[in-house]
Amino acid sequence: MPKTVLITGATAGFGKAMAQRYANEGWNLILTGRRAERLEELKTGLAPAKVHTLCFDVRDRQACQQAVDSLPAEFKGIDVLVNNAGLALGLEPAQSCDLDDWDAMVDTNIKGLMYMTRAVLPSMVERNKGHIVNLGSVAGTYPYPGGNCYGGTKAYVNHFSKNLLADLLGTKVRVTNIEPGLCETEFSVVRFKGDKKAADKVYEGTQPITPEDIAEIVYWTTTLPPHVNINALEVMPVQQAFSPFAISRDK
Ligand code: NDP
Ligand code: 8X3
Repeated sequence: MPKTVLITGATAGFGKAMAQRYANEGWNLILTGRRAERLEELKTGLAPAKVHTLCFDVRDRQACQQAVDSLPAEFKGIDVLVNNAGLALGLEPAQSCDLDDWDAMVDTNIKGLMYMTRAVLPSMVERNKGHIVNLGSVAGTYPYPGGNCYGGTKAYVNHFSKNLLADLLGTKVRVTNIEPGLCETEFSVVRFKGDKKAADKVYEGTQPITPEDIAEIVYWTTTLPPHVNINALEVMPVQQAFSPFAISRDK
């Protein structure tokens, strides 16, 4: 019987690459995001994989629950939930940042992840199997100028993941926090609010991690023998040491 993975934020970056990775292995896919046309494109592109798409904003608590409740019978038994949807907005110091950006990061990276977890977890516990993979970040461990709220949200993801493990002790449900460093996706274009030049500069002269690298790692953590749990996994390009400001660039 094919397994089922639900990936939030599958319309770009890591989520899209993960969708392809799981599809290659014959998994059924539940893919979410806010951009309906991208979800449709994905569904077509991933054929013949069985794909169910859900277009909603993870900041909307009711929409998260409704999305999970609305799943057709063949997609209901979720084996893996990847809480991937997330973003950074801005790189200004705390004293002059835009508070709306902070709200959006907290609502997406923290609250959206909480809502999805809470909606999916009861069925995993009831079936005594399942795996929740959260997308944290090295920013949750290593501070950097302008990381402020983004780093804070990812520190939350780290600690929430470990606390989930504490609650789930005695069940076979697994929890993993993946903590990537510099990866080239739409992440920086979003952070710099559409300024592609500023975004490209982040990756200039260096070889960042690719979305496919992360997809491979996530897939691996979820296909290890069921008695093994990767609690957390930090991954950076060889040309990075901790923060996005500690990057070695080719001359
Ligand atoms: P992308 O910007 O390429 O993709 C982000 C995805 O999240 C998109 O599919 C987007 O879909 C979705 N998303 C964002 N906000 C919402 C929302 N409110 N509701 C639903 N979906 C949403 O970024 P990445 O792939 O790089 O990022 C994925 C995760 O990895 C994030 O949590 C990020 O913080 C984390 N990360 C990224 C790193 C990097 O350097 N790239 C490093 C470390 C961690 P749509 O716009 O269609 O809603
Ligand atoms: C994104 C990685 O180091 O740019 O989570 O904050 S970093």
